[in-house]
Amino acid sequence: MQDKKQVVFSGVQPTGKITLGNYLGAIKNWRPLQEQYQCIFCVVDLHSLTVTQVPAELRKNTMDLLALYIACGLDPDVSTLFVQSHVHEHAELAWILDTVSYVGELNRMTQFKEKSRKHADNINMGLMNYPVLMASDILLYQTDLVPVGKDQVQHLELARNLAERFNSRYSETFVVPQGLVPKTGYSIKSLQDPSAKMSKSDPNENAFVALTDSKEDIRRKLRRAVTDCGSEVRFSPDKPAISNLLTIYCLSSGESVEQAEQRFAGKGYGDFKSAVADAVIAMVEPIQEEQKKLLQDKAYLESVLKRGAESASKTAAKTLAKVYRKVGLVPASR
Ligand code: ATP
Ligand code: LTN
Repeated sequence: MQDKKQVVFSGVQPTGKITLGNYLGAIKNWRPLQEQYQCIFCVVDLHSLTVTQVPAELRKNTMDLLALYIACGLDPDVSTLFVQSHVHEHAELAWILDTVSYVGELNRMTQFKEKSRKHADNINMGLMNYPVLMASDILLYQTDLVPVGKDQVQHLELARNLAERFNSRYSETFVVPQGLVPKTGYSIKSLQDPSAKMSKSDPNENAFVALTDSKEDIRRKLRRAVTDCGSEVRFSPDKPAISNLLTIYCLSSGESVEQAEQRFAGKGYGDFKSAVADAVIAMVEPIQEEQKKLLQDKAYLESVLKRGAESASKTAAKTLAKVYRKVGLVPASR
């Protein structure tokens, strides 16, 4: 019998260290989806190449991220876990989608503009094409739902537009995906600048907490986090730095904002920051231990990747063949 579950697809780039922002904004929310949906979680290594990488580090980061997925509760026996470059259809569909993408719409993407500013010496075509490859990831699996952080909503909108454009030009081919953005739509901000998002590519290591940071580093970074005027621990637009720390505290501890505000009423920023550190450490420690264990079992991780790529390839090949047929490419005789 055919599996009728809706398809969920998401991915994270294996660039640098996975931050609290990536975890709280994305990966943590994926685990419960596995009960209800057919989930596909990808390590999007091809996307990482849009900024300069050290090859050996990219290889290491890729395996680290796979282990982290599993340590965070993504279960390779239930979901498909794989590395993007192992399924060649991603790059191939991206080419076809390029031919229905407009330079103007890619040029307007916020992330492209931001990354062009940040990497002014390397504004490569891949950076501009990034959202098309992301659309390809999503559309290849006839994805219904895409859980991503708020910062990816614009890219998802492009994927929807490309699906609709292709469908209307060549007849119904792709499912038009929907975003699954966390209810509160939160974005975790930099610890050094609450107007910027916490980003793993931030050159200032004090701006983010990495999931692999030691207890001491987590305490130090949170102690040094910038704060706002006054001394009250309150969630408010005029207190962006404290609100960000409160968000981190609440998501890490499971407390509501009201509970947390009450708990810290009358206490200073110092006590509060140390409680945030305690909550973060309690959340990440078991994940770190599990990830370490998994990384020692290379054969297991490789077997997960093999299984994942085989399973993903089946669907990907089917979609790509359909797309090639629709656009008028002559099928190869085999
Ligand atoms: P980079 O710094 O290299 O641009 P990134 O930290 O933004 O990377 P991505 O690999 O681009 O990480 O994103 C992985 C997932 O994490 C995405 O779903 C994204 O929405 C989410 N995410 C990233 N940063 C944050 C953040 N600060 N708050 C909430 N979610 C985030
Ligand atoms: N661009 C995404 C990573 C990503 C992705 C995807 C997310 C690449 N392909 C497909 C969801 C679905 C980001 O988070 N920066």
